[in-house]
Amino acid sequence: MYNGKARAYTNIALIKYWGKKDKELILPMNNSLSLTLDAFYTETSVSFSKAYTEDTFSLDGVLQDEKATAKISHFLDLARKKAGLPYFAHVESQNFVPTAAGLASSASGLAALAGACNEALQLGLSDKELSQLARRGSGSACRSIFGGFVEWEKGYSDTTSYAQVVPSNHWEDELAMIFILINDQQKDVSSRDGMERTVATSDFYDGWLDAVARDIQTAKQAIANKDFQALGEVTEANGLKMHATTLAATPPFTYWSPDSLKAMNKVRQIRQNGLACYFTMDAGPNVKVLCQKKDVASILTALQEEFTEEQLTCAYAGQGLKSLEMEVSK
Ligand code: 2P0
Repeated sequence: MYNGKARAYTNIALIKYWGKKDKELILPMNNSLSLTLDAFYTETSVSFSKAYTEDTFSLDGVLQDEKATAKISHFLDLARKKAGLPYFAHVESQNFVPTAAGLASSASGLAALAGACNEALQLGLSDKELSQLARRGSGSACRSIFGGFVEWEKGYSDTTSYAQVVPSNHWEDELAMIFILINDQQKDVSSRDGMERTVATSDFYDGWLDAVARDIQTAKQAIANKDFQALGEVTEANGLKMHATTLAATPPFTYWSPDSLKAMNKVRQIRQNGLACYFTMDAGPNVKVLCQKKDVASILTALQEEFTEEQLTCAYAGQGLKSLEMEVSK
């Protein structure tokens, strides 16, 4: 029996990953830049054993179906190949999220699995190699290997595409991100399908690629200067540009719901009233608000004029991948 366990925190992109140039290797079309957060994380344990006759995957105590298990199996194959070990595995993941509001993240999940495999199979991977491996499970997972501000260098091959820390002199410790949880009944377009459709069909995609290269530089300069307004402005603008590409896809789609718009308007209004805060959105209706720690209480009070307390969760900068002791061993 080969056992390993790890914890990884989720990350939210300030400059988004949107589009792949290689689906199998998960090489992205553009660099992205994120903030790792403390409020949402995944703990995953893995056991490889000669006695197992198939891979099994349990999430939050529930054994997963064939489709979800196949994605994990595909990832396990990469780890097995690295180790030269042919055994099947059992994977157990626990997502730690404050509410059941659809925030389960493939970023923290696959980063934790990469860490657990590294432990179990004693692969001895460096952080850079862990980032490359996590990327093969889910693109954004390569950023969750690290804490604080992280940039994913798009690279051009398996070994040149990985994330690394953006030097910040601990500035992230002064920042916060408030999640506005918005439930809607709309049918989802997964981020995987959404980005593929956008790359293939959106008339705005070339414009996105031009813009994102500039936005990355602006964001890194803002971090170097600890310039919150500059970082907030480029975060909000970049998110809007990503979402604009979906409207020009065929068939067109959007992740926005009426309440997402309500949240975005509220953030603008709070800002006009003198509190610095900026929104971003990912492949779903929830709105995330980048702000400074010192303003969190006032911004939460203002958001409560439109949203319930249960809909609001505050996160701060989180750490990178952590190995954990495994209790069970046979
Ligand atoms: C991001 N997203 O940068 C962007 C912004 C969603 C919108 O990374 O296909 O789950 O597994 O590589 O990493 C979500 O995409 O996609 C994502 P795959 P992933 O955070």
